[in-house]
Amino acid sequence: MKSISELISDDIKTVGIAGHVNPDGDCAGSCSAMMQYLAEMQPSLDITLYLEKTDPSLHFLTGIASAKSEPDDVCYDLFILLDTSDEGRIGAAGSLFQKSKHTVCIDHHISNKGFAEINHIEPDASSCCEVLAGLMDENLITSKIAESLYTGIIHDCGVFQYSNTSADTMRTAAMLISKGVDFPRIIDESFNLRTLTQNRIMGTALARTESELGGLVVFSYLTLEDMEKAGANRQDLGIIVSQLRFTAGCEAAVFIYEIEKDCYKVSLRSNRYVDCAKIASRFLGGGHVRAAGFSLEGKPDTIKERIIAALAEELDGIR
Ligand SMILES: [Mn+2]
Repeated sequence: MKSISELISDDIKTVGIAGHVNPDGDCAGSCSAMMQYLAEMQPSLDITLYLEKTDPSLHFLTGIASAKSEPDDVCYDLFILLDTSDEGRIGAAGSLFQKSKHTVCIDHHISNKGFAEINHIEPDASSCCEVLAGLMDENLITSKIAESLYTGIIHDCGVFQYSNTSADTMRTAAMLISKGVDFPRIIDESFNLRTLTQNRIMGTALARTESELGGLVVFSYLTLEDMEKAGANRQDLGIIVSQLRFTAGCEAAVFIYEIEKDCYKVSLRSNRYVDCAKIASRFLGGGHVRAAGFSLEGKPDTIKERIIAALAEELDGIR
């Protein structure tokens, strides 16, 4: 596919759009941008967006706060799935995808095997929003569409920090900025902003940081009691382990938090050497080379010892 306009033949009157379960910034940005772009390109189209509830920080994106979170009993002429790597991850739309006359999937996940009638997958792209921008006629991209695309891109590449950021990503962002995107506000309000509770609970965890194996490993923990005191829940702990990883001299960061009495969820991050997935698999968990997770029972001290022992073997060569 070269252009989104190819999808809208004369027989297409109704279009459903959806993303994946637990929608993130790229998923919400893609859905919002696609919905607006189709309306811009073909105002007579009847377009409906289906998306599970997103974080309120993404509600400024056009159409996201009012997206339907349950499928209707409708048969669409065309159904477009965005940022969704497999059929099992279709969110709020579920059954609608199978029922539709024609289906399209636009994505950037390398694991996407192509389960729709038309599949457009660019595994080298930073985000689904970058893929979409490349399929749009630049003249039809309004500032609101640009805002949605820009938001999706920064969420998937960590505001141009991760290795998936390419020269093309930057060129796309430049084009979107030229459309008048208020990028300092979007970066702060949708990406950097934390609630008071999130900052407080992170403060507790950071103040408790311990240094192990000569500083190569940093460790911290939170108990259920800590979370209760701060009024925090699991969703508030997401970035703590990433912050721990930024400790000078640290190769691996270990953050554990209690999910039920004496049972802890372990998050592991590494900078250059440690294969987190390999360590996680020892404890029946999973993940990627630089980020993985698993669960362990016990008290923080005993859990720490077990993980440090596993990390010590991995780090043997570099100590
Ligand atoms: Mn994505």
